[in-house]
Amino acid sequence: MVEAASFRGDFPILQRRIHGQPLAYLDSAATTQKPRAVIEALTVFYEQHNANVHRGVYTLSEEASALYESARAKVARHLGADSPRSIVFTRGTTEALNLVAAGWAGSRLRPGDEIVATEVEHHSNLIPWQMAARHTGASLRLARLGADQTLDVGHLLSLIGPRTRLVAVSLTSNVLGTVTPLGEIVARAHAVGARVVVDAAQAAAHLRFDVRALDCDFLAVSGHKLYGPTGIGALYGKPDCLEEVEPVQGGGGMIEWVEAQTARWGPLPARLEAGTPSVADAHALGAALDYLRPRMEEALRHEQRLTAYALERLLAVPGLTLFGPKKPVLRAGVFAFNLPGVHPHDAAELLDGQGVALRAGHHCCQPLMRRLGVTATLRASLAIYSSTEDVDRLVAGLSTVRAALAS
Ligand code: 7TS
Repeated sequence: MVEAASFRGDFPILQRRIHGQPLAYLDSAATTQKPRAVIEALTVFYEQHNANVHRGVYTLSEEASALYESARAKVARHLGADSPRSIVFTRGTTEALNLVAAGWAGSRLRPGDEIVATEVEHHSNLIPWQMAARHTGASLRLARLGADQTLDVGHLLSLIGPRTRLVAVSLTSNVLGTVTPLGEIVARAHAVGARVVVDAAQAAAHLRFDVRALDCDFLAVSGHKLYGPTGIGALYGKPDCLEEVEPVQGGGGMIEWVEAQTARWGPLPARLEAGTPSVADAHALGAALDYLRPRMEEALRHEQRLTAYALERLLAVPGLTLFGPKKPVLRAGVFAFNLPGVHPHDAAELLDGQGVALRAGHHCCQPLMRRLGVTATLRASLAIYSSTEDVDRLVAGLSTVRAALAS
């Protein structure tokens, strides 16, 4: 038994009832719920500080600009970046990875160059590299899943060679819950002069890491998986790496001067943030980090205990197939599983009727699904506010699902 998270009361949506039942929200890998502090930050911004940034000399615009830049500094601190100038605000992980693919790979790769990624990746960390490869004539090589249903790191290392220019890998898988050991991968990539892009979408709220210690060149996160709002995320880049990224969007805020036929780009990070940014969302992401950081140690301990508890309970469900490693030390609180003879979508619908919210589908990982020999799975995922009761309600719900649907 794991104590109910003390954080639960901070999340107003968890008071909701669904079909007359209390909500057991188990889809935090898709998006986390928001603490009151984040919801209030959005309201306070629009009620007190709303103006466009970097343009006005009047008080409101100065306040909005200061809040926007303060949020950038908070993201830099959370990721362990040396300077806020290493942080480019984006709409999320997808946009951050596409920015590297179009703005870095798209302008620097040549036929014969190689991009190395993995079969485990979310489509957001696969399709941009397919597009960059198609656009430049480079080729894309994918490291395979090992027999133990974790990434075959040895295979990945063997793919990194003299033609490798870029290695793209996730820190935490959104299906397997595995955490990729990046040390040797980064060292090997750097030894051949390749850049390393890390998809930290699933890691940023649930794992302690530091971009300086990882020594990665780029790293992408989404605010909405970090207890912040949708529509805001970040790309971290080492200064010399960000300098190599060509803007893929031109417009206001990114130039030094403009003539009729030409323009000179302004300094980083604004150069890569053309147009009016999501100022309120950036500010509220800062509020999410203010909320999370002092609670991080306790939250991680809670999630680890609950992960162990959920694993034990799920593995005890008769016939349940759990994908990925079975030991809690190797995994985050993400569990993809199936019940024999039960379509995941039917199960998720029945569980919804009991107030249990979890995802069914391919989780934007079709190559991985193919490798696992399935087209879809159920997936439950945990966060700071998850409780033993949520897990118990899922497990109880799975019994009724088996009784109703198993063939
Ligand atoms: N990378 C990983 C590992 C992810 O899990 C996701 C989203 C993304 C990238 C893309 O993030 P976005 O914020 O830009 O959309 N993952 C999921 C998921 O597992 N279910 O819904 C979204």
